[in-house]
Amino acid sequence: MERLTIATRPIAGQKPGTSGLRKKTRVFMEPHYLENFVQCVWTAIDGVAGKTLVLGGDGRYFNDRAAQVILRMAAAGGAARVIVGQGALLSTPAASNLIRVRGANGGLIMSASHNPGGIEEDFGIKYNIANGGPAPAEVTDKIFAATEVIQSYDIVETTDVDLQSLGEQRIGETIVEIVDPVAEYAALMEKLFDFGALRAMFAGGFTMRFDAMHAVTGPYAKAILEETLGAPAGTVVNAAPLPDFGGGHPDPNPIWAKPLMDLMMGPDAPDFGAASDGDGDRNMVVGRGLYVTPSDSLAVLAANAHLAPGYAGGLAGVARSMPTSGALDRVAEARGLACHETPTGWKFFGNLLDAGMATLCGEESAGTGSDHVREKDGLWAVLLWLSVLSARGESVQDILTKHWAEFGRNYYSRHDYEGVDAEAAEALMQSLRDRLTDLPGQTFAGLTVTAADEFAYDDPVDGSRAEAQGIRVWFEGGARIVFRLSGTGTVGATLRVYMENLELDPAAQSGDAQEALATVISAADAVAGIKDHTGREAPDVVT
Ligand code: VG1
Ligand code: CO
Repeated sequence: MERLTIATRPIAGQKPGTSGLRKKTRVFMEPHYLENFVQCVWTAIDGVAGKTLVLGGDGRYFNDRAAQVILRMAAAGGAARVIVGQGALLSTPAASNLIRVRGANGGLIMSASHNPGGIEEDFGIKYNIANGGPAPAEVTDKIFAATEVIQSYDIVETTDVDLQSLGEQRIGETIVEIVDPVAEYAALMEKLFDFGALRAMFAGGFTMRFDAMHAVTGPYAKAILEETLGAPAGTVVNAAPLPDFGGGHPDPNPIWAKPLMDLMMGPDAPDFGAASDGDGDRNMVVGRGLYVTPSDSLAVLAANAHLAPGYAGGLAGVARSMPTSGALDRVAEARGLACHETPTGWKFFGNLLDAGMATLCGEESAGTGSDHVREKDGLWAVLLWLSVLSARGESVQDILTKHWAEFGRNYYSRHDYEGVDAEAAEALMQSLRDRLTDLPGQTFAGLTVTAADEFAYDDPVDGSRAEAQGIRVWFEGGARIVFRLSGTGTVGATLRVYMENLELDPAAQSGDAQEALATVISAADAVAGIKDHTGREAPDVVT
């Protein structure tokens, strides 16, 4: 074994986005690309000498090769121990949990989440800190700064670690500990939920389908839902993680999880349907004949979490990302809970969770989680939903209908314009920014603007400030539109347009969201000039 110092040069564009560094897989496979970034992570955290790290990923193409490189670089840096999920697999929430329960200094998660995988698709890597959560801007800024000046990296030359053999191996002085990726996570779930009640529900004939989308949650869902809770074999479909996710987008929404949607809308629908994404932190929830929007799901879970043992003592507070609908706020208000509004991206919840200011948080992008880890958690959300269904003994449809009647329904939709020319997308945002003070009083598609701003967030715990986090426009009657550019894409720009409108009349709460929001959708185009700027007639993805 030889420790080498390899000369390199800065590589442009290694700036972590909403959730780590995401690029085309081929870019990550270019000489020095991965190594440069990993070395800069070590630099940003003052080295890894004597430290314990967690390492795992969602199993996408290049996952195993990247793991070997990272292990050799951890050894070169003098890491004491690296805890690796068997096969270099760990769901994002399981990695977060392992960092916490093992008291690790941090961890690297290899994933591009819901982006497709394969040699022609996407790869990604992100660093999580000792609380188990995504590194905050202070750390990612340091990583990026290091990528701009890097001159060399350290790596040892050695044979591959056997990623399949559980137990300890060594690279020089560094212990590489291969662990069952599911065990610690399953133990945590058992603490939070009444597994006896869930077992009884399945034994009583409750039916569900969980679509793992050929991504990392397959082994977790099989172990917990089928093997532990007794759901019939076949409840979890597409359960084997594949390097290309079977050619699909492992993105749990009605577009990419269409087979599940078709089943749930058809005559043979089970009681409950759910799906998770590439790295297991997102969730989609569907009742028989009814898709639950992530914003509504968050609100329902906030209103009912106390029904699960882990939350029986009530919630300390709740939090949502700014573009997420106000449905959560309505529950918080009714229950006297503090409700925090943060920028998009889970890293902004970390301080609130650490400080005990929020117990439950979520994003409109199918992310829900709690203070049990410091990432959003797909399977956890499914188990919490199952707990609510079991405690209330009602259908998803009944629960939603009653929820809306009590709190109002925030009709909600997000329209994504993908692969837009980056300059055109910037120009659209800049044009809105330039007109912010003029907008109030103007009318678009019959809706009059009452207020407009660009969202900035002052973290109440550490005082850090995040600016330019999306443009918000409010209208008379309460509708809101948010415009922002994605920070997770790998090609061009993705414009996200988030629209919502509150409906308090129960007689008008069972409509279709696109129809209910038709005027707001027209106003979005009118106020931002979406067609003019992007040249697009319609969004690529509507959720
Ligand atoms: C998207 C979502 C955001 C989420 C992020 C990471 O970011 O909008 O809510 O936190 O993905 O999710 P953006 O910048 O593209 O809008 V995941 O499942 O990739 O870890
Ligand atoms: Co994800």
